[in-house]
Amino acid sequence: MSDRLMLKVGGSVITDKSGDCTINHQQLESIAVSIARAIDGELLVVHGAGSCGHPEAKQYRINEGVTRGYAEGISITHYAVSKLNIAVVTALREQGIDAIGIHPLHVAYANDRKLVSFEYRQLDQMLKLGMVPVIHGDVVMDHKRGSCIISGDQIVRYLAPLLGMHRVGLATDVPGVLDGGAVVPVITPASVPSLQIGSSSHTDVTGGMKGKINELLDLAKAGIESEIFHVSHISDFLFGRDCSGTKVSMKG
Ligand code: IP8
Repeated sequence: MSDRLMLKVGGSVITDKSGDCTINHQQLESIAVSIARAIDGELLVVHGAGSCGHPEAKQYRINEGVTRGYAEGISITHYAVSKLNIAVVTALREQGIDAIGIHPLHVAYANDRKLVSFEYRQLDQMLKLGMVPVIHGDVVMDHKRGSCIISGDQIVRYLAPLLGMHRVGLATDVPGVLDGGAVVPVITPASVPSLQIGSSSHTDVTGGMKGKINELLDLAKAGIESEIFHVSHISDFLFGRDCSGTKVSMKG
């Protein structure tokens, strides 16, 4: 691995989504070991919230907007996902990786649930220094709604072009995008309307697999192909090998 890579790890991979902020430390350790063995060039990690943030975001209806007097859900949700971020950073650092947590609430701004700014110059410098920034889906302040939830997938879509990522991979708890039980090898803007994509039974305020695909199609339109694969293929992604997953691309 010698390129500049972005790896998104789904919240359902590193937490038990049926529990209340139940962090899967064993999975985190195994991911950190895979990364430590493969790391060579520059790597930025993004992770989702799973059961550390989605239940809180739902309970306080953050995505419906926040008004004065009803803002406590912002800090409660941010605290929940920050706990998970600390666990991810700790697992990576225990394997000798110079990981550092970056919180979107501090550096990003949204309008009507869409990111309109994200300070990325410090991320660029960190990557050049061999550090591994670890960013997460978060609650951020929103011009129209007061506040909103920004998914890790939206962060991937926003930052990957700005940081000139060479490859983008998304590790999930499924082998790829499933249609009728089989992995769809490639998704393009033309093929997506004919797909039957299931939805998750767990609390997910940011749109699950459908939300992910929409962000990745936008990323493909911006010139960056991505791949969704099972978490067991993280090493393959980092080494540039086949991940047997779903590529999201402009062409099939
Ligand atoms: O798990 C959601 O991020 P995602 C972030 O990537 C929060 O959708 C705080 C619910």
